[in-house]
Amino acid sequence: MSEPTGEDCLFCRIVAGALPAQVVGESRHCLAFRDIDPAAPTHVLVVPRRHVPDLASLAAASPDELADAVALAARVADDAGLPGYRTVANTGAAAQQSVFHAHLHVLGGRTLSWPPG
Ligand code: DGP
Repeated sequence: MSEPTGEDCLFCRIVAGALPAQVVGESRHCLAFRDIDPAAPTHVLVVPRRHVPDLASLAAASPDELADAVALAARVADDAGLPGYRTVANTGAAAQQSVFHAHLHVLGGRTLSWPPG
């Protein structure tokens, strides 16, 4: 099965403004918007504007864009006043990745247990 790109990709459509999302921040290379099915009081997705299927592919394509994503995640957490937060990147269907456009989950606002499920 081929990975979706461009207009077939959900997050590309959000980045393009073709689908609505609750945007909470943006940077040169990334957009941050609220997850549609939040797992914590703060649950934001940081998504590169570039279409790549996962975070490792983003690192390979552009370390600057990966750094930009991490910095935006920190800014989202800071703007939300979180004392701590978790960034998660599910990679592959076996790890519950469901949208094959790279993204970081930013989770906080409740006590986060460890290890994750
Ligand atoms: P993952 O399972 O790691 O690929 O995370 C994908 C996340 O994307 C999941 O937590 C739910 C979220 N999501 C799926 N569809 C939409 C949507 O249309 N809008 C928003 N804001 N989030 C979505």
